[in-house]
Order: sequence, then structure tokens, then C-alpha cells
Amino acid sequence: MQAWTVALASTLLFASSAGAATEMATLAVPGMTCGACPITVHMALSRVPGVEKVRVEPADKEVIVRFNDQKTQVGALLRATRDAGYPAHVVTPSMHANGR
Ligand SMILES: [Cu+2]
Repeated sequence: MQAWTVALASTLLFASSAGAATEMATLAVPGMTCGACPITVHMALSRVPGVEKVRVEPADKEVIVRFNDQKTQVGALLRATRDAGYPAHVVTPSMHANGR
């Protein structure tokens, strides 16, 4: 086996042993303007299969979502808030959040 093959194999092994399934995304939801909005947004996101945790920050008009990237994607989260009447966009690119 050549060196690069070993390196590749160990990288793949590391990735799978680390799980690489949980991701975090921060969504900006500018339409959250009153006290009831965060509840609606929270409910919409919680219903998406694969979403593990939703934290709404009403003061920042942001939502932080932890989800299983094998079961759902950021696009589905954005669709869920939009369907609930709250178009959103991603503030930070989703990143791996293992070990947090
Ligand atoms: Cu409202």
C-alpha cells in the first residue's frame, strides 16, 4: 500500500468514527418581530425530521439549529421556516459540531 492510500484510509476511518453527522447552522429570520414569532419558528424547525435542537435568539432574530446531516439539510430548514411564513437565510455556513 502506498503512503497516500494509507493517509486516505485513515482519514476516512477518522471521519466515520467521529460520526460526522451532527451539524450546526445559524439562520437569520428577519421576520421575527413579536413575541409569538419565535414560537412559530421553533415549532416549524422542530418538526423537520433530523433536527435535534433548536435555539431561537429573538433579540438577534436568529435561530441556531443542530441537526443530523444524514437526515436533513440546511435547505430543508430554510424551507420549513419559509413555509411557516418566515423566510430565512444562512448566517454562517453549517459546520461540523462534533464534540460540543
Ligand atoms: Cu410575531
